[in-house]
Amino acid sequence: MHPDTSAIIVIDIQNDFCPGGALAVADGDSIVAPVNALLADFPVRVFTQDWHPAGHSSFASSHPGQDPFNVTEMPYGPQVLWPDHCIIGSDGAAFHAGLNTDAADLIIRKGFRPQIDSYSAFFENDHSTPTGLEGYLRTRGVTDLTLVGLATDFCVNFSAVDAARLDFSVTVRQDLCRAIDLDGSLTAARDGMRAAGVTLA
Ligand code: VGL
Ligand code: ZN
Repeated sequence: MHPDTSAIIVIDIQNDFCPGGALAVADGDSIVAPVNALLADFPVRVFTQDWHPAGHSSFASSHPGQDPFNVTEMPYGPQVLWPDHCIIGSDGAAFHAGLNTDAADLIIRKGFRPQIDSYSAFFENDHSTPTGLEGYLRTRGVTDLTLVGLATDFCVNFSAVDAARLDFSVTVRQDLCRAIDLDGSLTAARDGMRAAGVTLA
């Protein structure tokens, strides 16, 4: 068991990010059993859930003439346009059926504001609108985070870098993450996490 100051953050292990899903991450479902096994080692357990209204501004389908995986400019900076995914209440937005969600102390949903995407568990993509997770972790006395989940180069990456900037001690278990890997995004994410002081295990 890790000390009382440790939390595991399980990022977006949802049907749409698993094989057969709308934004499938290769092999995404292979982490479910080992993540379940790891949960018992942590006194604090938080799960995140990508949770978008239909017509969300991060969907290519909301931008005439654009295709999935194009990059567009949003008021808050560049934004990859995604296939429609994780629509509130849909099967795709549900957690993988094998994931032990009963073990979650807190489930934090993100990406529900129509005009702004949210990769990070801490802040939306404007890097300033908070999700509330920082306050939850601090009031529970958490200082050390272990991150697992999907996808390594987007939601795990943004969560890890934000957490390190907030002065949490952060470890990403790469063996318990899987990547989308658009155009070298995995290498860039690894470099960015290392530069932010994240431990890649
Ligand atoms: C994610 C793209 C869009 C993720 C979420 O969980 O990494 N990626 N929404
Ligand atoms: Zn999303």
